Amino acid sequence: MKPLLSSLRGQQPSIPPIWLMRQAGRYLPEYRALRQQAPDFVQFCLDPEMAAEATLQPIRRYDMDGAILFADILLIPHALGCRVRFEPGVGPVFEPITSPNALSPGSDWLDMLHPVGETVRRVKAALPARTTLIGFAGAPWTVATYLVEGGTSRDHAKTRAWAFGDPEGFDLLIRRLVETTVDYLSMQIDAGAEVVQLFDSWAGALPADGIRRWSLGPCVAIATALGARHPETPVIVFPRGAGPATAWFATSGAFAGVGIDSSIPPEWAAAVLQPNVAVQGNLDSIVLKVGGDTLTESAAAIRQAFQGGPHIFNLGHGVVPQTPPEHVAELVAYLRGEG
Ligand code: 1CP
Repeated sequence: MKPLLSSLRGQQPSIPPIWLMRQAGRYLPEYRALRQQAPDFVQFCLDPEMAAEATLQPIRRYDMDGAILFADILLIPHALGCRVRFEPGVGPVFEPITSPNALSPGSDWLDMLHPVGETVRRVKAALPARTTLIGFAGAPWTVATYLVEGGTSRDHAKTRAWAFGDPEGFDLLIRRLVETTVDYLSMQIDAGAEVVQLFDSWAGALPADGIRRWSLGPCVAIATALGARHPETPVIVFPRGAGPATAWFATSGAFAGVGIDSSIPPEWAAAVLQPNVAVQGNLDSIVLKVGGDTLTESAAAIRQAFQGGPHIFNLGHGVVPQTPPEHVAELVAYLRGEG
């Protein structure tokens, strides 16, 4: 069995499988060159030839155990009528929404995302035998923050004010995102995704009861609905910043894997999470950028902490654009004992 799938089924290979969040992207010169051919980022994501190439670039360089589909978490709201544009130096920009009715999926919304399915098919056909293809979507809470704030935000105050001030109305918005995300991920699985990951990048902006209601609840609902349609496909959830509430995700029974950010002590995760799920993480992205002995020592400590159970080596968040590409090669070589 592929090493990444083995970990997710609780049968840990002796060398932990590895992939990195944002392993495709601006730190790679070949990505920057490809990206120049498509000034519009949404068009880039929806071009199967270019998106497949971006997915495969880090696999060619590093022989990762996982290939993450090249797309973006904001394609779903885009297809649901809330158009996104990516502004250089700013990031994603939306017209901020104030009502759940701003998301009113027509019957053909998924058609707009069919190029993503085509990307999955192309990547699947090109991948080495050991590599697992990972599909993904944003978790409803994180996607909602971009819609309500109109883009990236430091404190997510408008989204929290809506959630706390009008919880029923906010639930409606979240429910629409749950339903559409199930259909979108199901389409990715039908096209060949072998694992799917839910990115709840801003889970840590919520208080504990909010995490339960708007992060854990919707993620469990998505994983449960997917499990009914695709019982063989493991779901990984990444509730970034959730702290000790991360334990709820691990014990929910809905997920095969839980991703942890770098603030979570590996020993805590090994004791509390690993008996229930494969743990994915959690090297600091800046440690990878710095490289050298700091990198190998940090990687060794993480490996050691998780050696008693299923572990997928990853970062605590994405690769940063300033990362020298050779540091990624050094990390992979070190973990495989070739370093
Ligand atoms: O110009 C560029 O090349 C744009 C940079 C970029 C890239 C490479 C964006 C814009 N999206 C992506 C691809 C992407 N996004 C992938 C596939 C590549 C890979 O992982 O190898 C994935 C999984 C995502 C997921 C994503 N998009 C998340 C969740 C993960 C995370 O980083 O927390 C989020 C929050 C987004 C939104 C987004 N997309 C892009 C930007 C600049 C942002 C905003 C990020 C923020 O608010 O801080």
